[in-house]
Amino acid sequence: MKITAVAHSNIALVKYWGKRDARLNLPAVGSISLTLDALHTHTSVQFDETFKSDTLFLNGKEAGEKETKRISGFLDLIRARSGQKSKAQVESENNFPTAAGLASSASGFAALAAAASKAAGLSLSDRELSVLARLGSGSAARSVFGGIVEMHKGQKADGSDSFAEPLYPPDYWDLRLLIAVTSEAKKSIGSTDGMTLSKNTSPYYKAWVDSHPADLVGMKKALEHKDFTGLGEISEFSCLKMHALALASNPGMLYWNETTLAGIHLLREIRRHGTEVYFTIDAGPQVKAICLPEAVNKVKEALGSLAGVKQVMHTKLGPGIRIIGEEN
Ligand code: 2P0
Repeated sequence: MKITAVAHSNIALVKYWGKRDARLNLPAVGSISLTLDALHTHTSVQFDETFKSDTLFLNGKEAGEKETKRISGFLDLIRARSGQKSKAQVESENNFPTAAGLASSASGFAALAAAASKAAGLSLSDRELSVLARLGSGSAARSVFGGIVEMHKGQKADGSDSFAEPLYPPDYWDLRLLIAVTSEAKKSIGSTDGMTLSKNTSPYYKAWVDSHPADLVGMKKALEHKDFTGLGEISEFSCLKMHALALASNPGMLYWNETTLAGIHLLREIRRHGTEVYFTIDAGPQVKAICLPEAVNKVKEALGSLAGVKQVMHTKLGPGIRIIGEEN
């Protein structure tokens, strides 16, 4: 059977950075994210006994050794669990730039977990899929669900309590994200390596982990009361704290370019003039503006006219993973 699944990307308002166990990919902190309607990955998986090795086609091109190895290691987990012995062919398409801080590993591993587990004959619950997706990429555990999602760091050594859960469905609150793409280049240091470096070298790492639970509590309160100011202020705080942690690693990691910085100033300037908009930035140079529907046109136009911005994507909250194709 060839199974096709779709998963949407997500952006964290309260960020994940750091692992309590690198081997099982267990996060050191929880996180809260928005699943995005406009950014998605379609992934097809087929196991066949005639295949000699696992292959990965990413956006129509055969992927390199490093990417294929990561996927193959993930498929090994599914083979061990299902008894499926064959190698697989994986085809994955993103409708947005890959590996540039737009959470392609989030939608990618969520779609892969759903398609590959079903193709191998497993029938997993969403929670089991979230645990499985986490083993591929921490943020992928969140993309299993739509709307507003919380990832639990969990306490257990085996990671069985480290999964995401939906907090609110996509229609709970009409939040909008505008994503200003400032570079489509691959980032110089991936999140996994960046997190290890921060844990091993940054004097701020303990402070990040210790101060993190208060951000989760504050964000949940803001969400419950639809307090947009609270949501925005905590988002910027968590984002800047994460980047301060990355900057204070050794060697320091600076994910921003000059347009990223100009974007931050621009959004704060718009806010000073009375339109509520907040920013968040991931492990890449893109600026993500969070606003309400009435501010979309103004923010989109302002970001679009900033020198260095290549495109501005607009998205609402989107759904969780779905199986969209089953062929023999
Ligand atoms: C987040 N990021 O919460 C944070 C903010 C990037 C910056 O989750 O090592 O690709 O595969 O678990 O999931 C990106 O990290 O890292 C991420 P791994 P992942 O969205």
